[in-house]
Amino acid sequence: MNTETAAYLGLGSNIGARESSLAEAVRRLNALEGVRVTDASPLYETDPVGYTDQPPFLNMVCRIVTAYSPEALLEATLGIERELGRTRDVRWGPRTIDIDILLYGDATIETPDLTVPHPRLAERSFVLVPLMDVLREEERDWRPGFRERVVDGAGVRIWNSSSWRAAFGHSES
Ligand code: X6L
Ligand code: MG
Ligand code: MG
Repeated sequence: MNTETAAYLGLGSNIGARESSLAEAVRRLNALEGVRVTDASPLYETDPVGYTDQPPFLNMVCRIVTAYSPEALLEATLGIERELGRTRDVRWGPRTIDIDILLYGDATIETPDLTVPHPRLAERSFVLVPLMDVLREEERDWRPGFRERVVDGAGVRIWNSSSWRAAFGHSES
């Protein structure tokens, strides 16, 4: 019986040491006994959306394989956000780290605490562009049409980081 589910997480940071916060979040996700990080996208620097008077973000997406239920995964991601100093002052405001569950297998979830697929996923280039870097061919049919929805990628720029490539990138060849 398959008790593990592939899921995609969107991560963002726009205060403090953004790249370190993202790297530490990925490290802590992978350190959870119920989570294995299988792929991490490159980093993108992105213009803030929603509340625009804040610094630019670094955004990325990772693919995980997890034994956790969606609810347990949400608890785990909120715990890592708290450990990395996430506070919730201004709605849509600046944060050291944000971890969103974008996709959890082919599941559709609507509870008071959790909506999957993520409600803003399909409209946000800062999520779609890195998602397209890691979304597996065989998992595309979970939610058809994502690739077509990347219209322009405006406000999303690759963030060239040799340390990120060294830690999470594919080897050059
Ligand atoms: C109208 C109303 C238009 C609301 C947009 C968009 C609200 C996005 C919230 C919106 C609206 C959000 C990030 C961000 C945020 C991020 C970048 C959100 C939550 N998170 N901008 N803005 N990256 N670039 O991770 O996504 S706040
Ligand atoms: Mg978010
Ligand atoms: Mg969030």
